[in-house]
Amino acid sequence: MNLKNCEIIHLRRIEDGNDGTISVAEEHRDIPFKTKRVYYIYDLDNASALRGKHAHKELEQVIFCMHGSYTLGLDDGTNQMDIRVEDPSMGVYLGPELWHTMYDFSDDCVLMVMASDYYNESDYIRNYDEFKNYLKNQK
Ligand code: T46
Repeated sequence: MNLKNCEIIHLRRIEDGNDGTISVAEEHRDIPFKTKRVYYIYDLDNASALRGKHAHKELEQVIFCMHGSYTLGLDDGTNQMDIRVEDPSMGVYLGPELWHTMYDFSDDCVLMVMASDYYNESDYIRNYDEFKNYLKNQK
């Protein structure tokens, strides 16, 4: 992936034929950090729903689409990329300093996010110009 602080994570799929499939996310094996928080995003049956629109200063996360599909827009300040996600065994690692936007949700979409720290509003950069300035000052 040609983006800083971002990668696709493919979880194992343990297929039990007619009895379904298990995917497993293990700390430091599949998830590159200790998970302190898990949250879900759902009730996305609104065509204009738009979430994210921010970057984090330090937080690391892996975002999974447990059901349905959505588009994840990513921007590391230099390169941009949109990914359509519809596979519950595929996670996207969102490291720090990565502007991300979630949109184009299917009505039945459910997202699950594993995060390296507790919720802390001061870790968010919610303005795109501030994000660009923040990156400039980090150099
Ligand atoms: C992210 C993307 C992928 C809390 O009180 N605790 C929490 O742990 C979270 C995640 C949110 N909130 C509150 C803060 C806001 O008042 O829930 C409200 C909505 O949060 P936000 O606008 O940040 O939601 P998203 O979907 O834009 O962003 C969320 C995460 O906040 C963010 O870290 O990277 O999902």
